[in-house]
Amino acid sequence: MTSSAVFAGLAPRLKSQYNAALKAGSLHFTDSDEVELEDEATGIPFEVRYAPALAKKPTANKDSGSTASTADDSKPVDPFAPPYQQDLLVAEETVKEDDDDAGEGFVVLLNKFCVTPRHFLLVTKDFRKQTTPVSPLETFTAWSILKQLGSREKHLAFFNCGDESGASQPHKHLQFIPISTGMAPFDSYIDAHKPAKPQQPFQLPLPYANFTALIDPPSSASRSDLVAYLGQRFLELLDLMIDHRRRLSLSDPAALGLDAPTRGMRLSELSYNVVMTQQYLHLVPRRREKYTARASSDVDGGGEGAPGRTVSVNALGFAGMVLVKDEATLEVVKRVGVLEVLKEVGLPPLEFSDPQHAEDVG
Ligand code: B4P
Repeated sequence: MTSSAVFAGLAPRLKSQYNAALKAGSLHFTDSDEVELEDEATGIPFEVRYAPALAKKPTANKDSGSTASTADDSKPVDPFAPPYQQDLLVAEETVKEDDDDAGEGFVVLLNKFCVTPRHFLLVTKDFRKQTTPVSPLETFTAWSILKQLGSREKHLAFFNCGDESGASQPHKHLQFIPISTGMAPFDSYIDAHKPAKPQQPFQLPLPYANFTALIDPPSSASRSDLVAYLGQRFLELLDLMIDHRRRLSLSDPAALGLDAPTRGMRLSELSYNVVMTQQYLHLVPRRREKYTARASSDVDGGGEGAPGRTVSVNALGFAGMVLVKDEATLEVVKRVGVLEVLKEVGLPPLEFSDPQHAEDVG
């Protein structure tokens, strides 16, 4: 029978491989200062990472989808395709739902450009598009890794999907970072707003649309039960996002950048972020990738030069962790607050009335 453990022994391998890759110069760790910006209204302890050295990092060309090109510059290079850079390769495994399943190959790679030590990626071995939803087996594999690593140090997984999500690589990958404090910024807020019926997905009272499902599988669940359970939890959030977009496209098409109400949409064209811990899945649909500081409303008195500054937000933003690469942008975020940044890059919520209580949306 298939056991429920995948990528056994990952924690010590991540640690030793990270130290070796850093020493060999195969991996670029960027130092950052962490500024805590607690939101007064919600009490969420947002973290802003200020990493000026990252401003020099080459950015992926969204058309080519890669930070590198082949010698003739005509074909984009997929950094997540084999052969893998051996220093960054931590583990490979074919994960099967059960003994009869052919399974799916996954690779664990260290992030070559990390701001957090031991930031790593779970990559599909065969090319899968980043614009496809996380599959039940992928959700199970990510959750199993979180569970395994969590016995030593809490980790958080995230997924950027779509043009406006902060994603820069088209080859499917989920990312993982350790949470050294043991508490992710949204943990307490989610705990305080969880519904009476834990199986019900819910929306947190926030100024942007968001959907959360708690993860609490029966302890006796087999691997295939877990795959089905986790796949279902993710699908519930995807359903809510699609329904939310459908309703928004009729009531407020401009919020989706549409000129007129429409019923048409392609799943592969939707942008959203997913944050996952061992305890919950949190999905946030996206309107745009960057927040842009405005002159009049955002910058009241002083802040010259700040209008027009942009803050790129990926899934970590919706985990409560925002990255800025220059001081003027850091000042903008301090001034307007992280929630305002997130509100601008998310979609308006449709049901959001009582900020004291989460709304059941299931
Ligand atoms: P994507 O989903 O495509 O995009 P991303 O995480 O937003 O990273 P991006 O590349 O846009 O970098 P950014 O300057 O915004 O993820 C691709 C991942 O693959 C990235 O982690 C990338 O570094 C990694 N990668 C690229 N080429 C690689 C290769 N050859 N081998 C292995 N890995 C490769 O942000 C810079 C970094 O900071 C990113 O890692 C980002 O995830 C991280 N980050 C962002 N916000 C953060 C925060 N608040 N705290 C800590 N880290 C944060």
